[in-house]
Amino acid sequence: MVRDATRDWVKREVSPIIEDYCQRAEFPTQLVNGLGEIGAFGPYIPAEYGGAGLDQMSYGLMMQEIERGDSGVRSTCSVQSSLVMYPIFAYGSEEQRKKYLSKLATGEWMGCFGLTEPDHGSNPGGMISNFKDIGDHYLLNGAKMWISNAPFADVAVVWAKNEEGRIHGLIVERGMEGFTTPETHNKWSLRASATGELIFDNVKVPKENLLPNKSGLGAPLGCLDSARYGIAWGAIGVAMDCYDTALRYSKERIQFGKPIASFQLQQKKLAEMITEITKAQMLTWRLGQLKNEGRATSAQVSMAKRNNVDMALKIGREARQMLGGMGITGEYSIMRHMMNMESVVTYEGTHDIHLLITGMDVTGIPAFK
Ligand code: TGC
Ligand code: FAD
Repeated sequence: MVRDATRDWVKREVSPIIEDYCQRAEFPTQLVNGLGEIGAFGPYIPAEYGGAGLDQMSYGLMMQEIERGDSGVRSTCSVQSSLVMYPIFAYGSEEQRKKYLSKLATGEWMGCFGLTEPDHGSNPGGMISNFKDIGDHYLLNGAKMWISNAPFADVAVVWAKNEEGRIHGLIVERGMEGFTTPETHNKWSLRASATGELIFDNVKVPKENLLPNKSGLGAPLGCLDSARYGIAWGAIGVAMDCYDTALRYSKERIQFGKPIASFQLQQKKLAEMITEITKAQMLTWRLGQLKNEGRATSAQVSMAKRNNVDMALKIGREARQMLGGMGITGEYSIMRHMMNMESVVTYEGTHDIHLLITGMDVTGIPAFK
């Protein structure tokens, strides 16, 4: 039911408009209320805090269907759910949960997540953003880069070091003096998602805005586990849309007097695509079961994110070729998906970082440094 309801909503609200917004490099803000109504903001956050109270399988299926529409729209849901609502729910005080979660669930407030810095992407532990205890408040300084939703976010969950060098999460609100969010322009990828910087110039953050219940690099990485899980499902949505488009086109397009679907080389492509999609579905389905039981490991999530995004990138490329010249136009969704996946393969841990996480898992030896 969750899958079909989300699919219907995406077909109705996202598919007809998304190419235009992507071409104009604009986030379709009119989708926010509807995403809140279908429960795409905080699907697994308990209903008492405004979330949809669903399980992890439902969360995954929602991300699959939303990303089938567009990765940028799924990004907004991932950030809001797993990178803003989740840390407030899991590491926040009861007052913070009550103040922020229900407004984030409806989309009345939108959030962003500031971990990456200009000089610290794959290595967030080296971050230099910092805060000092000034008695009745904290003073926050630093800069974050490549932040989804930053240009319009009302609240930012920001990771910074205290005077002892320990990483903590702080909730920074738009309007705080010294806090600005310049937009990043000229992206060839994820164009329907707004990306920006977070600049903190002596921002006074009230002490009650510190997330009290977890600190250290494991705190932001714990949020990433949840978002990476959603991406593993989302990538399947992209692959399914590319496959469906190529299958339909190949049965209609006539060359040498026959539909191109009747040539063995084209059938090989389609057969391999559906095989890879099915394998990726099995991976996320089992991972969803393990997550529901609280038994999924970070390394398992990494494996699924890396495998499924790579699978979608490859299927996008093959599917685009099956459409010949038509494949490069905005008449079809494939090229947009392919370009989006270039961000998805980089953010939330690059393809190679996830390979190293799997390498560390099997050998016990970290090869990052
Ligand atoms: P390392 O020493 O291995 O670990 C530090 C502490 O963190 C713990 N930990 C985790 N905890 C929870 N979940 C995970 N996945 C964890 N991975 C590690 C670890 O146990 C340790 O805890 P403790 O208690 O011993 O201190 O850390 P390291 O500095 O060697 O780095 C490891 C590495 C490279 C794997 C990590 O830094 C990493 O994952 N880098 C990639 C960075 C990344 O993914 N950035 C994403 C930014 S957000 C984003 O891209 C949003 S896009 C949103 C959208 O639009 O959808
Ligand atoms: P780098 O870390 O400089 O990596 C460059 C290359 O070096 C990569 O190929 C990488 O795999 C490789 N590399 C790095 N270290 C190693 C190593 N030890 N061994 C082998 N190879 C290595 N971040 C946020 O905090 N919040 C967001 O909302 C957010 N949204 C994003 C949206 C978009 C559209 C994009 C593109 C990025 C976003 N990011 C966000 C940032 C994203 O997480 C980083 O871009 C990503 O973690 C990689 O960091 P980097 O770009 O600095 O690349």
